[in-house]
Amino acid sequence: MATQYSLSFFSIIKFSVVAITLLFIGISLIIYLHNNRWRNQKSKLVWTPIDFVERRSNLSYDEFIQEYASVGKPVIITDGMKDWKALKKWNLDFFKSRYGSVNYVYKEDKDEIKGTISVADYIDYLTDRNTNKNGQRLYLANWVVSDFPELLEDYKEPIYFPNWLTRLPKKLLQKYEYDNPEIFIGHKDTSIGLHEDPASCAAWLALISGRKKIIFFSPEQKDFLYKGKVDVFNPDLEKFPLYTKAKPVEVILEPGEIIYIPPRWWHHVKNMENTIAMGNLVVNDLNIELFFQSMREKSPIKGQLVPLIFQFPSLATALIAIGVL
Ligand SMILES: O=C(O)CCC(=O)C(=O)O
Ligand SMILES: [Fe+2]
Repeated sequence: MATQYSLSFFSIIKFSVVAITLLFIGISLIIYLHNNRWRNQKSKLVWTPIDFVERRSNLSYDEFIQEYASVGKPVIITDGMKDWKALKKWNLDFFKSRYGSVNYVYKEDKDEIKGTISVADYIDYLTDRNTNKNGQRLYLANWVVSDFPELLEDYKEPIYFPNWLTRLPKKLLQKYEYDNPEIFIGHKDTSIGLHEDPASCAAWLALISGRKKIIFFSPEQKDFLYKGKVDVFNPDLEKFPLYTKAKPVEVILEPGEIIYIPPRWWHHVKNMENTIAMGNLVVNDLNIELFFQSMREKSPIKGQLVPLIFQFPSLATALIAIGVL
């Protein structure tokens, strides 16, 4: 009896080992084949050096792809917001009266969260000259639009930026801070500092009111920028001598305009006045492989899983639940 029991016990163990091995091989094969599919996508890093940022209107989708996105070149679209209700509706009174009691995180001149503030208090701070005696500059960046679904009615995603991030579950986007678009309400002179957008995402930034100054650097100038530590508005050349080799391109974004930021372009955006803006990160066939590559550099295991998640988004929920993601 005892022998029979131990035999079947060992058979179960053996069966489990075989099953787990087969499952492992199966999953690895799926991941391999799936990743191979993406490798055929056209998404090498390309960029075009520029002396200035062009402004275009009546731009067709094909023209945008040919002249800008596929050659990695920024552009300002001057009529990209013409059907947006937000352009007239989103002002400080609107945000204060509708969302005054909502608490949000604020940043102070860098991309570091410094605390939370209610929207009403922030707008009072923004509009009251006396609150800035001590030179403090608070930035209400990263207000996630889809947290308030009614706001989604006030703008139209521009035709130029099909976005595969929208396929992913909100929970995953939230966890990795890709939950976009975001609203930025900024005091004059605030900024989140020099950076490239995360994981080789492209981005667009739409300005509703105020003006922003943007300083751009193409991707190959990365080594002159000291991981974003150099203040490009007032560079310390003794501390950052390689910055002398950089070729910054400056542009001022006006209300009603949308700027396209290609993957891996470094940028420092400064609010020249109090501003209201909206920005979004973009992943699509032009940069998906760069996106996966950036993910793999951050975490080899997660980097292998991300392509699968784009194909089977509901997998993400299960993987978060078991702590793999
Ligand atoms: O408007 C801004 O402050 C900058 C937005 C930006 O570059 C970003 O969120 O990545
Ligand atoms: Fe950015």
